[in-house]
Amino acid sequence: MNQPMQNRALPQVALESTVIAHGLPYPHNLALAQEMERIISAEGAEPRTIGVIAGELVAGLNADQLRHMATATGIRKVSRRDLPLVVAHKLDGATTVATTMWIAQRVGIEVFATGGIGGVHRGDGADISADLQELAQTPVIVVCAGAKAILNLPATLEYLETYGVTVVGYGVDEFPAFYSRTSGLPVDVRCDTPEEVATIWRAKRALGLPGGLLLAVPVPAGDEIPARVIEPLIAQAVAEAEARRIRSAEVTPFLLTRLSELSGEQSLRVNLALLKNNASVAAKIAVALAGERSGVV
Ligand code: PSU
Ligand code: MN
Repeated sequence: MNQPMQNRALPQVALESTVIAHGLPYPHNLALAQEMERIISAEGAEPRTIGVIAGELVAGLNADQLRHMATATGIRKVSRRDLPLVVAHKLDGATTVATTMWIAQRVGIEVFATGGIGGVHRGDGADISADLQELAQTPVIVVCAGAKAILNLPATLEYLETYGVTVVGYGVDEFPAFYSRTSGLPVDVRCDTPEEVATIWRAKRALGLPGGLLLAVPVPAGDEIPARVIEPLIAQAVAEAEARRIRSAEVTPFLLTRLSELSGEQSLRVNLALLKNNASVAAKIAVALAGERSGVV
């Protein structure tokens, strides 16, 4: 594995590359990727954006590789099943939540900031993101703004419960719905500080329980789109995806792009705002965990 020189003294935060290559349009994607790294550095942690370059797993894309992810066409979206293929064929690949978690734990990173995890889809209930299985297996704290509201949220939370994934609300009692702060669905526990999250993570480790933890952070209040505004647009985008027989890995990018068009880029602005906020929270969690290990906190 290609591991660039890192400052091992700093707490580490993983970032994914699918959101750069497939989740956001250029040039917003590149600016956002760079900004998330800056935010994490400013909190005293080290950003490690993860991806696959010419078949090499890279935990810490350099500036050129980040630009490549944001601009090149034909970068494959790599979920767990795709990893052997891109490595064997020496391809470039953008890692999803699932593969970013997997690579992060291989290099010892415990905290990962993203936008929204994949989940159980609304239209096709058999379309269940590999992100959920990864959360069940791989020991990483995933900081997100909930599951994307384009999904079936109750079914997604049921799935997480079945597979033993603890869902923590950061400063909230309800699971956030990505574009909106509320969903009407409860989280398992509320934490108001990074230290509280670190304490739960430490307990999980001490128990020897496998899998990750989902830290759900609502989009900042000033940035949210109320559910009543976004909901009809989501329903329309999902109906269009079904009518056009969009399938499998194409579904999420299609819905995100369509939603941005339908909302006059309002959904894009929310997406950018919550990603930056999640980077900040993730860095604080990483710092709290590192302090706890060295006995500072
Ligand atoms: N969140 C976003 N934009 C994205 C994604 C998440 O705001 O593009 C990506 C993540 O990489 C996530 C993936 O893992 O979508 C889920 O895809 P699927 O539903 O096909 O598993
Ligand atoms: Mn899917």
